[in-house]
Amino acid sequence: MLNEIRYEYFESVDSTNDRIKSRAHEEESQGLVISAGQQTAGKGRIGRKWESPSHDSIATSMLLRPDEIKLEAIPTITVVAAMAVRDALYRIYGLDGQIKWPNDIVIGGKKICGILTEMEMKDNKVWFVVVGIGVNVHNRTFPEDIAFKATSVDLELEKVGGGQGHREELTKEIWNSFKKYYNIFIETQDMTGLKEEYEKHLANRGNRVRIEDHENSYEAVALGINEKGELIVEVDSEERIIRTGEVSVRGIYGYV
Ligand code: BT5
Repeated sequence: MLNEIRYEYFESVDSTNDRIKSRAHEEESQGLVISAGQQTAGKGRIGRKWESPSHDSIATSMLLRPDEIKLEAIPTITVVAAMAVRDALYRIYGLDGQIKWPNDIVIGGKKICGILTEMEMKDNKVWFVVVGIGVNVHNRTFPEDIAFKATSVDLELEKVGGGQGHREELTKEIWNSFKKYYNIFIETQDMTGLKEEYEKHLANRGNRVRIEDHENSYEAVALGINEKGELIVEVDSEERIIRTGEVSVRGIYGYV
């Protein structure tokens, strides 16, 4: 169970995930959240870069020490965190984001949030897990290579009549929401209690997507998720399970 959440804030760090890892090595207990105004080395998955420019966005990470967790349940934590961000954006701002499985939240076809879950093992067991969340809040412009596919809370609020995001308020709402979903997840260590709600917000459900891994690229129809939080797609009338890892799932029309 995740109970108490403790917040620390720094003006600038390399990566909030890496700050949490060092604290985990110093035996810090579960529930610590480190957020930063700016990251100088924000990380995406598989060595990609995450842009978190000065005080425009949220960069926040939490330390988890799940008891006796199965290794195969770790990627599901990303899926749970995505639900929390979607829920927080909806509750505070009425922004109706969709979850682009496994780790993005998109609004109007553009990415507003990315999630990176990392873990370390000790004595053949999961030692700790870090859940890192990046949300674009006040950003009005983006580097050229992502400008076509990125958006922010302020840009989306502008389209529906105005308003501004608030980083601290949103960060706290995200982690409170995460606590709610995580405690449901951890009881069964899977998506049994969350699958139905998750699927309502799954981007591209029932639509054609392109699955790309390091060897193959093929079209499929996204059907939903299974109890493990893996994506179920249909290819040539057969169901196939897509696990998290080095796959990209794209809509065939545009980025989402
Ligand atoms: C992610 O990876 O989306 C995971 C991002 C996790 C960031 C958080 S911030 C707090 C914590 N500390 C860290 O160091 N990381 C975590 P991935 O699915 O691999 O997507 C990365 C790709 O998203 C990049 O290659 C760009 O194309 C795009 N991208 C980078 N910055 C972006 C931004 N600010 N908004 C939208 N897209 C972005």
